[in-house]
Amino acid sequence: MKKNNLPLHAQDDTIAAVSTPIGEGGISIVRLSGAESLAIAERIFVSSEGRKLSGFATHTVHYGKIKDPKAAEIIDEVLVTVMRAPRSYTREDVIEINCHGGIQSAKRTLGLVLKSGARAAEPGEFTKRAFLNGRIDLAQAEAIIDVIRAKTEGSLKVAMNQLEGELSRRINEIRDKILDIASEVEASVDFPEESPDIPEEADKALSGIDGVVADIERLISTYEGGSVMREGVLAILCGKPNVGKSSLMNLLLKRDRVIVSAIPGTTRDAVEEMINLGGIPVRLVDTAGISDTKDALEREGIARSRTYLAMADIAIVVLDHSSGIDGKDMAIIEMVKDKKKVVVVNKSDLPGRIKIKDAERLSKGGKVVEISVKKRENIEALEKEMADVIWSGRFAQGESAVMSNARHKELLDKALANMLSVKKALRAGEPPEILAIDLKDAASSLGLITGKTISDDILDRIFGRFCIGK
Ligand SMILES: Nc1nc2c(ncn2[C@@H]2O[C@H](COP(=O)(O)OP(=O)(O)OP(=O)(O)O)[C@@H](O)[C@H]2O)c(=O)[nH]1
Ligand SMILES: [Mg+2]
Repeated sequence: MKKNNLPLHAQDDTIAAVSTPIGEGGISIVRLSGAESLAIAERIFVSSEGRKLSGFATHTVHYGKIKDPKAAEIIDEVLVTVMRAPRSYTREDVIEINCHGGIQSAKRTLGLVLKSGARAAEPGEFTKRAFLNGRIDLAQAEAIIDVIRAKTEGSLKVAMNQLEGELSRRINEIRDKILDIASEVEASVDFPEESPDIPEEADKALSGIDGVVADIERLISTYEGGSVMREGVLAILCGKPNVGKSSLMNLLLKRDRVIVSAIPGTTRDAVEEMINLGGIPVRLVDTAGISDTKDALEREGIARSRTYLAMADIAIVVLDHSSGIDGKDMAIIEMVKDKKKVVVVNKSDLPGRIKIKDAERLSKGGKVVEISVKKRENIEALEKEMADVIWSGRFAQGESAVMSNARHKELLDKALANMLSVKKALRAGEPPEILAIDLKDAASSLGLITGKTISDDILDRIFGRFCIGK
């Protein structure tokens, strides 16, 4: 473990990368960060005003050309932004060169920058510097990946809450409380003769510990909802062949993604697509209709349906109004009996054989929605029902910070276990030294969330998931 005020890596070099996606576009940005940024850019930039980059004020933009100093060849016409330390993304001197979009210009400009003294940045290295230079903490740095990868407006909101530092503030508050308790406990180790009234001390410590346990539990309770927004949920369309699963998939996706036909056994492979269900990212999977067919291909498809069903967060069981409920439907419902589910009675436009009551009995009290994909009837009600089922039991009350990251959850679980063990030890009259161990462990787990305590491998794991140029 190291304290984060000590840089883990030499940061005295200047790094550079193309920070926009590689491909054709309006602009491509080559970004530099480090003490030599201005000097390096100056070697290849010819300002239209005939002035040197190093003379420009911070946060100004300048028009000019990128020129290969050796070949005297003009590479591109560009805009260069100067951002001097510490008011920049990394807190170092940053230069951003806006090239014309496309691969060649940005690539050649980057090549010149590297030849002129910069080093190619590793994935996430700009953000890592922002962290190592103390502009953001570790939880905020992780939120930046979440912002980039946000799948829906809901995911973005959770990521921004974390980037704004809401989670870090709560974590630091709780950590401070633990450190306070630890120092009180330690004081009673150092000066036992000065605190003869142990029971009163213990009482005070106990109520402090209870407060911390409640704080941690409240934060953990936000994880279910937070992780739904961050990771999305897996929703599986399942049912007998020909009930209209693929038709419903296309309708929910709002495009013709999968083949629909009147022939039972049309879908052979599981097909997964992302939909935005009122802000919730949902991975929706169309599966092969489940039957006892002899067809080898169809059987392989059905095996995949079962695999997906086992992983499902929510099952959408589709029934066919025109064909009624039979033993096959019952067998499918049995397969998903422990899952959150919505039962859909499709083809309500056809003369029907299914009574809603029967479908409800089949689903054992689960919600039943009657729809017609063909007539596009009641689809909004189905979407609302799916969202309600996904959310059920996941709402956390009275906490403004939201936790969405599995790494944070694991560390909070550890801290909680430590605090519960402190409580037990205190009640059992264990000596303060024993209590102090768990208290320190709890504080250090929380420190690992925000990066107050860090290790190289954690940093590599976190920043290695970024793209190059971020
Ligand atoms: N009348 C009516 N027909 C529908 C409706 N929804 C789907 N169908 C028809 O039902 C047939 C089967 O639809 P699919 O979506 O291919 O059914 P599936 O459940 O994916 O079938 P498999 O892939 O074989 O398991 C097609 O002919 C659809 O046009 C509906 O709401 N009303
Ligand atoms: Mg199908």
